[in-house]
Amino acid sequence: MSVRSAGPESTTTHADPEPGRVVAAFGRHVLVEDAQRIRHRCMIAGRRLRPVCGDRVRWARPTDQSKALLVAIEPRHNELARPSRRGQTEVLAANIDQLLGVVAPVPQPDPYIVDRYLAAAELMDAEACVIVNKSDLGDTAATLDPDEFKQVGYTVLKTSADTGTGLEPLATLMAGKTSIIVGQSGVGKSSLLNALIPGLELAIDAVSDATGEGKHTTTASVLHHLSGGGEIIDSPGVRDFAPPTMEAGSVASAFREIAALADRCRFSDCMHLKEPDCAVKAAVESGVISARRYESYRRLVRLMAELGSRA
Ligand SMILES: Nc1nc2c(ncn2[C@@H]2O[C@H](COP(=O)(O)OP(=O)(O)OP(=O)(O)O)[C@@H](O)[C@H]2O)c(=O)[nH]1
Ligand SMILES: [Mg+2]
Ligand SMILES: [Zn+2]
Repeated sequence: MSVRSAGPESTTTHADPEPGRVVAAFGRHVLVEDAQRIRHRCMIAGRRLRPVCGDRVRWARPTDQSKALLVAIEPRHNELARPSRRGQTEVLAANIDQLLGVVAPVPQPDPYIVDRYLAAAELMDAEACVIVNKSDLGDTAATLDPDEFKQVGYTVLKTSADTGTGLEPLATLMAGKTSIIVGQSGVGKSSLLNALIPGLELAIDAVSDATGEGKHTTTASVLHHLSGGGEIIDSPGVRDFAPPTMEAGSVASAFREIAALADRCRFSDCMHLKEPDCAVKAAVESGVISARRYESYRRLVRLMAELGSRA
């Protein structure tokens, strides 16, 4: 990915550009943090620049009454993205070391969405963990078995923002890294950050009694610093998630237990669907690979084929 710059980097109304970090993006303006961690509201120089939370950028202070200006985005180490409604790709955040996927007993968890977040993390080369929050309300066993994720090597942590259970291990998990916390609305993402970061007072709101769903309280991704070093990006809850459009043949690389067996299939381009002598299907039949995770793989292959044919 190249540096995206919109025209001349300095103007008569602005000082020379300096490095900064996007800590929140709202359409055509952003909050950029300077080296002293002071946050500045910036306009964006040109329509081709699409900064997102986590971007490292160059921005210029105004020398007159005009507004600070973001002039360039540094190359991204990686991007968390999803397919947009118009069949393109929407980037949600950039330069992420670790994705924390949160579920809770309420709202009702969906293991297939967790798989897709984990898949996105694999594809963007980020670490991933599953946080089972609201442990004070019981477990998620009725719809989601956290052991499925543990068995394939993901860290699974039980937490409660209310009672403090698991908050210390969660802080350890986040120390020194740039993480993004994701999941359905109402699972307690902002509540966990409020419990972890002294003085942070993010808005939270109860899950609706009528629908059993969260109220989409957080509306934009915002980066927060952790006292022990590291950063966490709080993100708005989503109803559904999928990694960006990819070749159906690439989906296997996003499921680590499937990727690990793929070179034992008879055909090197095996899709692990109907082919003979497929090591993946054999592993599903013998119970080595979870039948539910395999079903999730098949659903994502189907979705990518659909998205590909729409594009
Ligand atoms: N019992 C219990 N309730 C919790 C816990 N964590 C969060 N909650 C409650 O769950 C509700 C939703 O919490 P939020 O932190 O707003 O959830 P969110 O994931 O940030 O939601 P969005 O911003 O809409 O995506 C609030 O009423 C919280 O008080 C917990 O560990 N236990
Ligand atoms: Mg929130
Ligand atoms: Zn196969």
